[in-house]
Amino acid sequence: MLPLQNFSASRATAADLVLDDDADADTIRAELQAGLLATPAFTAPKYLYDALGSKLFEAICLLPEYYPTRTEAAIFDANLAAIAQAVGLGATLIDLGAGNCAKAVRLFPALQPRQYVPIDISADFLAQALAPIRSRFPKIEMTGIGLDFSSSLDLPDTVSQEKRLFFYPGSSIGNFAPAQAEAFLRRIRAACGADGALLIGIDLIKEKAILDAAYDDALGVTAAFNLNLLHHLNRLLGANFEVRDWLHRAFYSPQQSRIEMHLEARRSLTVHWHGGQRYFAEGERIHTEDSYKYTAQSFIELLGAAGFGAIRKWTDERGWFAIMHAQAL
Ligand code: AVI
Repeated sequence: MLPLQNFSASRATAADLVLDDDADADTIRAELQAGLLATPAFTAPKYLYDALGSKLFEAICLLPEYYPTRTEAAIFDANLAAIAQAVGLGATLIDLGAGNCAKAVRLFPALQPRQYVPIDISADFLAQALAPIRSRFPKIEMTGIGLDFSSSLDLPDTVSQEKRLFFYPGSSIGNFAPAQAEAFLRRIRAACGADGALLIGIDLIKEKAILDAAYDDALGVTAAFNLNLLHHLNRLLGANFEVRDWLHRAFYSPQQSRIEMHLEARRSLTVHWHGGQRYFAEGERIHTEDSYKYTAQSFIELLGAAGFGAIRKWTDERGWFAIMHAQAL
């Protein structure tokens, strides 16, 4: 990891944010090319989050159909005292996939963290979000990190080892397949140290129509979020995807307990990029994201398998979403 040198002072100073330098452009291109040449084609969900993708995801969180953000916030509001008691004051709050940091910042008054460590793959977006938060909470030490934490949780020495609380809200754990989710939870467990814990949001299985609408909203914001991936691929690969040639498809699969998100070719076409090309027949898809849904019990079992215990759980009255606090064993 290197100090990020190229943020202007108005956005963040060099010491304000550390940037993971490991994922070089060749590795990214090789990973993307392998996915695009596979049958069916796929891309990892992290590529949905360029600067515009992060903004579109913020807009998704405001949609009437996208219940997870609102439901999770309501659970926090209704149970803040009990959650603060489970967490304790003065934690090192490590915010995985922090985005605009809003979810963690809402908890600052109740949790009074000693250090705040937001981590996000979209480093530029994170740096912009963090600058005003630093001014608002000058007593909380802050270390922003631009990092693809899905492949590494190696944190810089500036992150305190004491009382680490990994905060992973929004059911982002659902974007991993269950086996990967368990492996990722194990990595968090290892990074917790002796007295660490996890505070996590989980989207629960519910009626298909509600899930379908949440990922295929009437305004088409989720469609824009999915299609924007093509602009990002064009930049990363030097590809010539035409957004108008593709359709957003998202649906809940009860067999797999997951939302599947795809981009579907409207006509037969060939996409070219530096060093490769791929023919897509009309109707052929690129699988861009899964979002797994759990029962509370199945997620408690997953946490147990990953080395967590003393689990506390809070849900809304419809049982649509859960927040869990789990201690590293
Ligand atoms: C970030 N993640 C938890 C979102 C989800 O619900 O799986 C991403 C998303 N994709 C489409 N809508 C929202």
